[in-house]
Amino acid sequence: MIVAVMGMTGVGKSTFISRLCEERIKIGHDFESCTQSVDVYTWKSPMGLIYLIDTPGFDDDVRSDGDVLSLIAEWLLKTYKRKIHLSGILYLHRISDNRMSGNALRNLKMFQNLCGQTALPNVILATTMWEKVSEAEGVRLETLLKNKEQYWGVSCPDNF
Ligand SMILES: Nc1nc2c(ncn2[C@@H]2O[C@H](COP(=O)(O)OP(=O)(O)OP(=O)(O)O)[C@@H](O)[C@H]2O)c(=O)[nH]1
Ligand SMILES: [Mg+2]
Repeated sequence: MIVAVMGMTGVGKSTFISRLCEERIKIGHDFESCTQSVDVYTWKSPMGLIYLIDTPGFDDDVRSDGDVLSLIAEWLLKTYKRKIHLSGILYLHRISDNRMSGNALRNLKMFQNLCGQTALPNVILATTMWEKVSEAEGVRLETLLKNKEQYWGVSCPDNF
């Protein structure tokens, strides 16, 4: 099973993967975007081996979203030709973000278009950085995300 982890730069994609796979992965603690290439890690999950794909984040400080997308698309095409297919995508978002910036919104829209409606059931939207907000605030922001159509709301299937 292969799952790609995607999202804006700094949301914690590499951190999430490093917690699951007992591998040292470069995490970005400074202002600069960190992950530069598409890398594969193995998680020995209770359900069996799962390959997690770490991807460079969107809204990178140097590269355009188009460049980042090309990198990911190239990798996907290469693996597709080897008959290796993605099982799903995990799209991470910081629950502590108290604004949905224009870039974040454009990125979400691009991501929706990239997946297409038929692939949406294989997409999981998840949030990171819960310890940065109180539980009540986290739940409030999560509800806003889920309910607003432009965000993760009604135009999308339940898990999106
Ligand atoms: N408090 C908190 N910090 C986190 C969490 N996840 C990641 N971080 C921190 O956020 C910063 C960025 O994490 P990364 O895992 O490098 O983020 P990324 O999404 O891989 O970023 P790019 O590689 O630039 O796309 C690091 O300082 C992490 O320690 C979380 O759930 N809670
Ligand atoms: Mg990273």
